[in-house]
Amino acid sequence: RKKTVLLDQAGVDRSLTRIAHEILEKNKGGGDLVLTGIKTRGIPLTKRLQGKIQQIEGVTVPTGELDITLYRDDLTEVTDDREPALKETLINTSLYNKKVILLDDVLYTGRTVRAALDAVMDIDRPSQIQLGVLVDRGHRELPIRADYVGKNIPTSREEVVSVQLQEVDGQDDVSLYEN
Ligand code: 3GP
Ligand code: 5GP
Ligand code: MG
Repeated sequence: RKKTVLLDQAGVDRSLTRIAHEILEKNKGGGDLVLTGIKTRGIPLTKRLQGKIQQIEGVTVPTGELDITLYRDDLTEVTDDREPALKETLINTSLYNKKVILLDDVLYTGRTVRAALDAVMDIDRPSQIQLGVLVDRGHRELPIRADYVGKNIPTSREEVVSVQLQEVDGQDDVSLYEN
């Protein structure tokens, strides 16, 4: 189990500062945006970006939370038929005609994001959905890509990207582990 540090605290912060600027540039400001974090570590990412956008532009963009978990359909006999599905939603703002920016720590097969897209569309009709991730580790199994990427990290399927964030783990650190 060897470890390579990919982003330290300053690296994570710089990535998020850049992404905040990219979001504001692409959307010509923070109006009509809703930052929506996916489960555990996507949530602190929305809060940090909300803070940075506030600092840069002076607007407070609303945030929301989606809990997408690995769901097993117990009605089927298939043991390994697991797909990520919506567990819980906490979005106290209308998504109608808003630009929803989904945020997650790691993008891998794309199946979690697909479930998140479904969840958002079920709630309302946004004018647009965009995706931001701290790490894109490749291996997509669906035609999904991120609009904002902290760091592209080519990985093998056996490797694991550890993402630690202050709010959850007590420190900021992105590292690559190989068995
Ligand atoms: P997260 O809730 O912050 O996204 O899935 C639970 C946790 O396990 C995730 O935290 C994620 O960081 C970590 N994790 C590490 N490798 C994997 C993986 O290959 N798939 C999933 N779903 N989670 C992983
Ligand atoms: P996907 O659905 O794209 O296969 O996986 C994305 C989800 O699984 C993200 O929510 C992410 O947290 C988690 N995930 C997948 N691979 C990794 C990984 O290598 N490291 C971490 N930290 N999370 C991962
Ligand atoms: Mg995640």
